[in-house]
Amino acid sequence: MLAPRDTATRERKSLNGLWRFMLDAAGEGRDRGWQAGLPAGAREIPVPASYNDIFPEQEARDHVGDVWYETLVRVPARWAGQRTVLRFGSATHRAVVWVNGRQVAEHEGGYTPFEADVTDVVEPGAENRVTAVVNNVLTWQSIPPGYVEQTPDGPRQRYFHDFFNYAGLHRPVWLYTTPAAYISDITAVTGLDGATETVDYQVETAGGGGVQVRVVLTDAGGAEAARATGSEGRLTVPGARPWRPGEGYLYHLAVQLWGDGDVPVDAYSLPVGIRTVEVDGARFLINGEPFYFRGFGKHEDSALRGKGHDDVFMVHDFALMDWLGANSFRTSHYPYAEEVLDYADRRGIVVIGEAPAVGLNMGLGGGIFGGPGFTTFSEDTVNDATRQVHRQVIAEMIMRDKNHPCVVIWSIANEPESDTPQSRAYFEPLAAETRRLDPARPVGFVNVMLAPADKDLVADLFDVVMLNRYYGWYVNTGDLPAAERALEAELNAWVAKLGKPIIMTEYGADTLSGLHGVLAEPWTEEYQADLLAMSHRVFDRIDAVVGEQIWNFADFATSSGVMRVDGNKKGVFTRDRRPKASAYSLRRRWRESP
Ligand code: BDP
Repeated sequence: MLAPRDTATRERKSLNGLWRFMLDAAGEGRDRGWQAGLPAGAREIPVPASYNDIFPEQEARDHVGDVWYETLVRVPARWAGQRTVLRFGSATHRAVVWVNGRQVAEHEGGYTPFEADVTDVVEPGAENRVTAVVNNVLTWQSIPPGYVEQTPDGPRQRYFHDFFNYAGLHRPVWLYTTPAAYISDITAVTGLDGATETVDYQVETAGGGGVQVRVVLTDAGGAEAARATGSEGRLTVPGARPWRPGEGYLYHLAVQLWGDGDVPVDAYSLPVGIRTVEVDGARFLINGEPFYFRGFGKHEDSALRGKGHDDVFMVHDFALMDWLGANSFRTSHYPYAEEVLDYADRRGIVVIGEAPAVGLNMGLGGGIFGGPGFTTFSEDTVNDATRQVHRQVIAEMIMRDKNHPCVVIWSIANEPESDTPQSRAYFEPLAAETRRLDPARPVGFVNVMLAPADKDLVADLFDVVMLNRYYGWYVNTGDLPAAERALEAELNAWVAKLGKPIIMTEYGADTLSGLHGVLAEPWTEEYQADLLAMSHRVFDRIDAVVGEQIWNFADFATSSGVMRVDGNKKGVFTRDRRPKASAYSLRRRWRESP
């Protein structure tokens, strides 16, 4: 799926800004005809943003069910005769969209884009009404899963993941044009043929026959590096300058459709980073060189915006990662806004792209977060229908992100149950399907502490071992010598069992900014720094450990619970991005021994 871009033949119009907004807990908006116009009581709300924290109201924050968004957009008169597309970067967790009262789209899943051809529905030159009903309910058949409990005070959303269920229109909304015959998709896979760099491309077109595809690859300075004709082929780029960690060098693949005329029918330009990724024994190679991941599990999370994409936080977060010497992050626990991956491409930041499959583990529910004891995989809980949705969100993530050089691994789930035959049966086809959809990238899932090497039944299906471990926090709390022994013993067991590269995708400690102790007690800034240093000593002793990504980059919002004080406090930065003491010790480790 192509991101909307302005090109010689295409134009975009942003729909970001203030939209009209209504909560609809009773779900009666459709019957009342709100798709044809919201009632007078509608308020204004910013897009993109989560709606939960905008108004000082419990009702909005804890809302369960539908909300309505509406905006009026004047479609330029010059767009007449063009194909016009309406595109939502995301709608969390599902949406139905109308234009001028006519339904044009329906989409399940809160973290991937969807679009609709609205050429026949919009009136160029006039104001057109765009209406979306967005629903935030999590069920056993949504990804991530959850369930709604009916209480005397109304419905309450329960879920099994440790971040707040923010919802709404989190990402930019666009109207854009294409010509009637257009480029509908491009896939570019870079590699090596002997010592020569290659770009295998495939172009899909729609809306008209008799067109010819021409592609020209140019370097960052605009000089031509290769060209070809035809909808698929291999470009060879001897001596290409690689995309590599820390250096986001990008070529551009200019794709043109030609008819009989002397100007192209359609044109699109795709950034291409030429690089290879490969697992070799227990090493993770980028461009044939061993790569060590330094960085974080992050969240799309900030005050007031919730999960709303925000360029200020994006650029600032990358600058802070750079300040620390981080070279990578994981899009825990869902695909992030496309803008973030575009930026990572340009900055040379390495990304583990994660599907929104988090909380598929009832073993954690009763323990850490409390709650009724469910069975993870059963007809009534995570079942075949859930897996079908899971398959779909993986496919949409790959369709959207396949061309990003920054993405080097697909993570298809975070901490699912993985120590039962049912979990193996669930994941085996998903792992195979992910490889089928993208044979060019290693695939993994993030393993939970409850399923160490001697219990896990799933990790052998994958290329890399990704581990979340809380030695010194949830276990061996406050006892770092014991934590150090246990962590090392467990990692060695993984090395002995699989011999694959190990990336530590989570480790860390909740830390209250400003709390200090002469003796490093849990929750103090000193304890966080000590726990990280302990973990790093262990990682440095084990060759198969090829990455350390701390949980978390910044403090973030969660649902309420006795384990959480105003959210999860495992950030190296506070929610407003002020450093805790550990930031300075990390900076010494990562900047002084890169
Ligand atoms: C892991 C999860 C992560 C949590 C973290 C924690 O992957 O989402 O926030 O632990 O407990 O279970 O802080």
